[in-house]
Amino acid sequence: MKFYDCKMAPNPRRARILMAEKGIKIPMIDVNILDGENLREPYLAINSRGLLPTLELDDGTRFDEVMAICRYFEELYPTPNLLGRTPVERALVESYQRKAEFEGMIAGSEAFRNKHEKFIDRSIPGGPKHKIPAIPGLVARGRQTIERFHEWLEHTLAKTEYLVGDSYSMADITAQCAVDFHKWIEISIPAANTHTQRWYKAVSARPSAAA
Ligand SMILES: N[C@@H](CCC(=O)N[C@@H](CS)C(=O)NCC(=O)O)C(=O)O
Repeated sequence: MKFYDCKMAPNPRRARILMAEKGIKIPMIDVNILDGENLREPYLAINSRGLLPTLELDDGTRFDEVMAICRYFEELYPTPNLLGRTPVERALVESYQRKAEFEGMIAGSEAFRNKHEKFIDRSIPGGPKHKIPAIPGLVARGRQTIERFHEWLEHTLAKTEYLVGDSYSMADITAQCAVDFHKWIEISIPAANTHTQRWYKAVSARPSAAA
């Protein structure tokens, strides 16, 4: 297997953390998004949308999307469980993971890409043929959505140690990657959000956080 990665980007990191938690070691090929290496050959022959990450299996099958890659690894390497052990846990991980993805990761991307000079005609990730110009108004919308994300994190973490009960899961991974990504746009956990601060300290102390 091979993992097409971009060390600096937040979405590939979600999969790298899950791999680190499970002790999965496979070759990693770094593709530089900032320089647009993902929007040219030879990477377009690997992923025609120019997106990262992509997983390539030994038989040549390839797929992208972090959650597809993580589900595949969870089935191959079920321990430690990161996607939920019971029907209820699986539903909660899915629900919370999606909130962290939409209101944390995607809102961060909206606030970052619509402002950064390198993404002036790349406001949506990938898409080599369709240049989508930045819309400056989306920066404020992204930042407002992140405020909502923090309200939800604090509310949830006031009741449980991790997002889903007492065990670390994919929901935490996506949320922690979003919080770290927000540093790029100078947004941090509000000082009053003590439950989120406690959680962030714990997830960041895990060896997988270095992935
Ligand atoms: N929904 C995709 C999102 C992937 C994505 O947006 N990846 C970013 C890196 S964080 C990317 O490929 N960016 C390419 C670009 O900016 O051109 C997933 O979950 O894998």
